[in-house]
Amino acid sequence: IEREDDLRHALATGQFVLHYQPQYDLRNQQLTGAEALIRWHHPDLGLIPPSSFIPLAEENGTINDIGTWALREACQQNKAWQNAGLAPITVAVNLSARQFYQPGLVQVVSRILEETELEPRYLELELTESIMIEAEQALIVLRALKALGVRISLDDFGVGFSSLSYLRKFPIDKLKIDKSFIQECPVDVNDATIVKMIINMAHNLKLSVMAEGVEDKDQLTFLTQHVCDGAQGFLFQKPLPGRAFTEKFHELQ
Ligand code: G
Ligand code: G
Ligand code: MN
Ligand code: NA
Repeated sequence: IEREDDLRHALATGQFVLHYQPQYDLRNQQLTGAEALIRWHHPDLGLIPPSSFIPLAEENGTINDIGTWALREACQQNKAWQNAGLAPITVAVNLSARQFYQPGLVQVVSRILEETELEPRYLELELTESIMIEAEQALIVLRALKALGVRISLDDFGVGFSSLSYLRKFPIDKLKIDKSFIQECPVDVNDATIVKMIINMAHNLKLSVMAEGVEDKDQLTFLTQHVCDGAQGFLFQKPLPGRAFTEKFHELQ
């Protein structure tokens, strides 16, 4: 079988699942969001991480249909949490550059929001700096997405190759500091300097800033001291299946 067919078959037969990683406000420890992270529940091979199939899906274009599924699933889940009476949170969905540039992306997002009846402000799209390579086109798509009312975050911030000049031109809401800078923080003085710099830059640009990959207390203390707005990572929770996340969510109310 062609591997593209495997991916299409997996999509058609419901083998993809989303796990959710909690995101917290560091000022009050409140749950503010959930990052949706896709996994492939393969009948023979078990749970396959995205690193093993997203690159292939990117290459053969199936990422667009898989991504549309993930968006709908995440929005549906978030609406279901709200309908269950839980305090509203944002659901964050990762979009690759290929998805971002697919014709009709804005209509797809718009239609999913209508179908699921999720208010746009409760959907966040996580993009990477790689979309900035075509700055003019990126600006057009970003403006159209912002016009829908969704939030935009820049994921893996700091490891891309793009210039910083786009930060003041583009309608972005949040920077997510790449976990490679958090890992050795604050022991590694250089990483600590970079993290402080990103936090200050974000705030000066009126952007929110979140740390990802927070694994220990010292990192959390450092981030809190330097007024990072939010955090996620194994210190809090690893990505959880929908049902486990829902249980955790109820406990936090
Ligand atoms: O969960 P994990 O750390 O294994 O995720 C690895 C990578 O897969 C991350 O870079 C993440 O952005 C990406 N990823 C996870 N879910 C999705 C998705 O639904 N769509 C896209 N395009 N990428 C995803
Ligand atoms: O590229 P993106 O930021 O979307 O990918 C997030 C990835 O980081 C997911 O694969 C998720 O499982 C992983 N992740 C989440 N929290 C932690 C953490 O505390 N430490 C590490 N090493 N990885 C994490
Ligand atoms: Mn992400
Ligand atoms: Na990231």
